[in-house]
Amino acid sequence: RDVEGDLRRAMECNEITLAYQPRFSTTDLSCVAVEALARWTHPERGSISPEVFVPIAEQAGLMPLLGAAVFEKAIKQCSIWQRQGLSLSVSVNVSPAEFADTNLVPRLLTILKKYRVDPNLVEIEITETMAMGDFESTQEQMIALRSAGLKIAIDDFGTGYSNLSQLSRLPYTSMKLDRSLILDITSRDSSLDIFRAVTGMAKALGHVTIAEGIETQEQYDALAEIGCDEVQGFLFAKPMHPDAIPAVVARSR
Ligand code: G
Ligand code: G
Ligand code: MN
Ligand code: NA
Repeated sequence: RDVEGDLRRAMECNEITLAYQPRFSTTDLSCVAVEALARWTHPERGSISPEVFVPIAEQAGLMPLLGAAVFEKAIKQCSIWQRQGLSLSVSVNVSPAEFADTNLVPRLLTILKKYRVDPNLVEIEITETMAMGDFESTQEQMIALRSAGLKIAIDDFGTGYSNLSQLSRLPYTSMKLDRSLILDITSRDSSLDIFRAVTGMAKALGHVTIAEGIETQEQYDALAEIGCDEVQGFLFAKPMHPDAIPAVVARSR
């Protein structure tokens, strides 16, 4: 039986849900943002990773639909938190197929208006590899997002082969340093040096630096000393149900 058909049905039946992973400031460890992560619990196969179903959705041409559903869910949740008095940024991952759609920005704005969510609270994550695709159209799309007030993060930075001079001409607001850059910063001097250099470059360009995949206190201590602005990882919090977020925020402030 085909996963594609299942995915269509799952979207219709609201089987795709979102988990939210908190992100913390290294200044005071307050929770400043959450990343929305799609989850699919298949009735027979159990949990299927977005690493599996996002590419399937892309190939089947379902990504615009899935992406729109994810964005709307995340924004609706953001409006609920807003009403509870939580000012939290929400990050949403956007796939290549979605990012290529020239109607993306107007579509996102319609949803933001519907739920009366401040665009400044919303961050779009696009991968480094994607950002380095068609430079002209990436630049145009990013300019449109920024003029609308949304923030942009370069996700998985350090895994691709960026043209740094091109990258520096894109108007993104933050850089998420990939887990692989953090993995052995406590065991290899060269890894620590690379992490320090990349953080320094991102800061010099005026971007917020975010380290992801922090699993140990030693990793955290090393990158806090380097001056990384924000952290995300299992050491602090795993992706969780949205109802659990207010307690994390309260505990952290
Ligand atoms: O949350 P998890 O580790 O299972 O995510 C695996 C990968 O799937 C990550 O690279 C993440 O960015 C991606 N991903 C999770 N949710 C979404 C989503 O809603 N849209 C897109 N495009 N990618 C997502
Ligand atoms: O590609 P992207 O950065 O969007 O991937 C996000 C995914 O990374 C999430 O689905 C989450 O489950 C996973 N993740 C987040 N923190 C950690 C961590 O500390 N360790 C590991 N192994 N995975 C993590
Ligand atoms: Mn991400
Ligand atoms: Na990432």
